[in-house]
Formats: sequence, structure tokens, C-alpha cells
Amino acid sequence: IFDLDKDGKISRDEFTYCWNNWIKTIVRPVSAFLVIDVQNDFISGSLSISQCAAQQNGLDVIQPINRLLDTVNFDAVFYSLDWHPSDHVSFIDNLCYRKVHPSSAVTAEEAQTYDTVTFDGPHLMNQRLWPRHCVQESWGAELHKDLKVVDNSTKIYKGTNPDVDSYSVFWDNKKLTQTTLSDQLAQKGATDIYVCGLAYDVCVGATAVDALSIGYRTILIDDCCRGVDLNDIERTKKSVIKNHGVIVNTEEVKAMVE
Ligand code: VGL
Ligand code: ZN
Repeated sequence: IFDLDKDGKISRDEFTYCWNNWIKTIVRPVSAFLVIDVQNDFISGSLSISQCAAQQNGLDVIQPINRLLDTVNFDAVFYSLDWHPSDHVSFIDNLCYRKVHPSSAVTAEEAQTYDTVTFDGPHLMNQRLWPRHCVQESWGAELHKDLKVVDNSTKIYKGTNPDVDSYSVFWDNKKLTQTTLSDQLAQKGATDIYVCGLAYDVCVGATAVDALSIGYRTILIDDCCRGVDLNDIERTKKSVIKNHGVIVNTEEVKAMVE
């Protein structure tokens, strides 16, 4: 039924025609837009990504995200919030209350912000140390005031367990517990997950990779993300592509969502 070129491939025009006229009515994609951790602390607070290696500006994501929210008709919208208790394991100033395992590459004495240590305890785990950030109910944990929060959207809180960090919006870093995101996506019948926000190479990347592992069609919106470290951002993109995700820019999203 397809008109193939000399390499046996279908042309983009013909695919677009077939998609619009019949594939889409069979597949019926249901889109979910995930806005990750666009919170004060990551933009101008204690873990401002402008102070990190890549020297990017977290504020840059707000306008393109707002524009997408204004112009694209997503079936569901979620905002995640990093939401830590005061004694959270990722805060470097809590290191004195924790036990670093003898096998740790970095000892408790020499550990600095952004280093990774191995903690002892019920779960032996590697943990990157961050400045105290996104403490529950604090200003730093609030969504940025200029970020548009649409009606009928859902907030997802993560990182609430003091003993286990949580980068992905689906699971904590030890995969011990899930947030409510999977259930809510299933309830909406979501098939396509559009991911963006902060930080590209930390929570956005972890969330995209988890979405792919669950089997969602996963679309990372590159110009709506800012991150901590350029090498890690590159690693994030490679891993999304390797796992069959797609990386696009804002302009391409409108054409993809019905
Ligand atoms: C994040 C570092 C620590 C993030 C959260 O939202 O990307 N980064 N906690
Ligand atoms: Zn955090």
C-alpha cells in the first residue's frame, strides 16, 4: 500500500499523509506533559544551576514551557517537585549524621559538594552530595512564580524519604517506592510522555529513561531543559536515543500532539 523509494523506504510526505488519515485514528496517542522541578532553588536559590559546571540559566526554560502550555493541547499535565525533609540524605550538611562505608571512593572527611560517597546502612548506596535544597514548605521548593500552572494539572512530590534520594519522577534512586505518577498516567491512558525542566542531566534524564523502560513513547524537549554538567547532558541525550526516545525542540511539539 505504500509507495516506496529506491531504498525501499516510505517518504516523509506519504507517511505524514497515512498518519493523519488513518494510523492516528487506530493508535490514538494520549499525551502527557511532564514539567520537572522548575523550582526556585534550582533557578536562583541554594542549588542554582547557574552556579554549576555548565553555567546554564534555569530561568531560560520558563518561557518555552509556558508557550507550550498555551499553544499545545496536552491530554494531561504534571508538575514534579523535589520535596525533601530537613534531614535528607543528599544534603552535604547532613553528612555528619550519616555513616560513610569504608569502601567509599570519597571519605566523609574529604567529601565536598557534588562528590559522590557510598553510604552504609540498610541500603548501601552511592549518593551525590548537594547543598541543602528544596526543603518541604520552603521558598526554595516552590515552583517559580512565572511558571504557568494550568487548571486540572497534577503535582507530584518526590524525594520525601529522608534516607533515599529520588531523581526520577517515577521511582526513588533505589527503586524501593513509586510516586503516584505511573498510576495517574495509566488512569489517563497516556501513551506519549513529553519531558522537560530541571535539571537536564539529573531529574529530567532519570525520568525520561524510566519512562522509556516502562514502554512509553518518550519525547525529550531539548530547549525546555537546562542542566548541571555539559558532559552529563550529552550522556543523557545519548542514553535517551539509545533507549529509543526522541529529542525535539518546542516548534516540533505542536505538530506531534493532536
Ligand atoms: C535535582 C539535584 C538534586 C533535580 C534534584 O531536580 O534535577 N538535582 N535534587
Ligand atoms: Zn534533590
